[in-house]
Amino acid sequence: MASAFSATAFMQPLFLNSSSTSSSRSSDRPLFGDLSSSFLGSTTQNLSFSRPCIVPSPSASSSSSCSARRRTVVSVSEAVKEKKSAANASLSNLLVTKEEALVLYEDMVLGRAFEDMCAQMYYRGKMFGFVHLYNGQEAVSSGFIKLLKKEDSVVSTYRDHVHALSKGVPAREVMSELFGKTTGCCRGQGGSMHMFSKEHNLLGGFAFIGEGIPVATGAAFTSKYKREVLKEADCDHVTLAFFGDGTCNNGQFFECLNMAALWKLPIIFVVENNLWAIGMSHLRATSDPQIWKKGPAFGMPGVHVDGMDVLKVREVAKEAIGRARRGEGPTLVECETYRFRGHSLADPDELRDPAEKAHYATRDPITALKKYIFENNLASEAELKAIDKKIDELVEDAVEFADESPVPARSQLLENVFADPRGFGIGPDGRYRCEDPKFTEGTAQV
Ligand SMILES: Cc1ncc(C[n+]2csc(CCOP(=O)(O)OP(=O)(O)O)c2C)c(N)n1
Ligand SMILES: [Mg+2]
Repeated sequence: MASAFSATAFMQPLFLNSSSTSSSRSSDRPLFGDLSSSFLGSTTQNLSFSRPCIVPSPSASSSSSCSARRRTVVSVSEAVKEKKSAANASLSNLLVTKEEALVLYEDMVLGRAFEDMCAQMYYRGKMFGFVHLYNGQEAVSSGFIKLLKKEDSVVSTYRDHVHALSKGVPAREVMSELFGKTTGCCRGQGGSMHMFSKEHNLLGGFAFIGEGIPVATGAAFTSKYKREVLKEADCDHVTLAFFGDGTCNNGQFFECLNMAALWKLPIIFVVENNLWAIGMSHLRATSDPQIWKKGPAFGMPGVHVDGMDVLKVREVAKEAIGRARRGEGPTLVECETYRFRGHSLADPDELRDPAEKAHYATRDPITALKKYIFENNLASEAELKAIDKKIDELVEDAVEFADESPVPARSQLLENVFADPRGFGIGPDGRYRCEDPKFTEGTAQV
């Protein structure tokens, strides 16, 4: 997709009003190989073309001209501006307090440093299987997850380490899991793509794309069931489902949007649109690249946000999480982001245009937040450096901890694999078959 990335690709306005019927539809443009697509909206002024708008729901006022439209947040940049001007009228025009800014900064730096360390450890042979890093996408994880309560749930994909960290799973446990050690959050049995923590309501990383979306929908259904059927009035738990652009072409995505809208579930579908699904450009793989539009099609708000800007993500997340908590139903949020590394650590990353990569490198979300912090005198350079140092030490400690931790016993091999391991897992002598040294002979080394 080298030529899809050109200066002119950003020149056209991107109309985000989902209720418009003709001019913004992708059918007006070539569907395939549209090299001058205006899709990459967040990289330019494009978002400012859309009108600030929270369109009323059909039920709210069926007579107004707007009433035929669904309640749809259509412009994130405008939403943020509105918020700013409202705040202007009060004491501060800032989107975050100093404390909030530092929480976001620390979480993003943790995500970045952790992943950089993973790359080192992977190439040193400390990790096995595929490892997918999150560099570049930190604003999405931090912008959303740092607003959650512990009881709220998160469902991730195979690119899950940083979601786990943002949700509060200790770095030691995530690193140990990656090393396949017993001290990992899944006792070493899950590895990179299957982070899980009951304590932190991290309901899993999922290796099959789209696999986590129904799980998240089920978790959201549980919250609603508890509140409305079991009469647990204070159960206002929210679920976030994170997944990629490529996954939005899977059936499970559509099925779950339908159920979530139908039952008004407290869920936010967070699409991390990093423009690529392994080596397949999003623009070539989907009939309408504006994923957020699929929300209104199912009767829920669809929002498109600059996923390289943690403060914008946070504003959108606040609104969507608030809606879900109040029982107003689901939201689909498309965060336009970019991954700074290959698809996985096994990917030489030769397909993406170097100019595209260089462009997004200038939009590093951590650098952007730093700039905002300094411009608004929220913290000094020394304060941020102290956070960087603390995180470096924490990540070093996580590696040492993981390295020194024991590997699981062979007897753990079949635990939690079968509901009843007798027959396959346990031999006639009552012992786990996997304890027999010959169990893995001729197959993988365990
Ligand atoms: C059901 C299923 N089909 C195919 C794959 C192979 N696969 C692994 S990652 C991937 C691309 C997913 O891209 P996207 O959803 O954009 O996520 P990203 O990797 O960009 O975060 C595919 C097709 C899979 N894991 N699961
Ligand atoms: Mg992708």
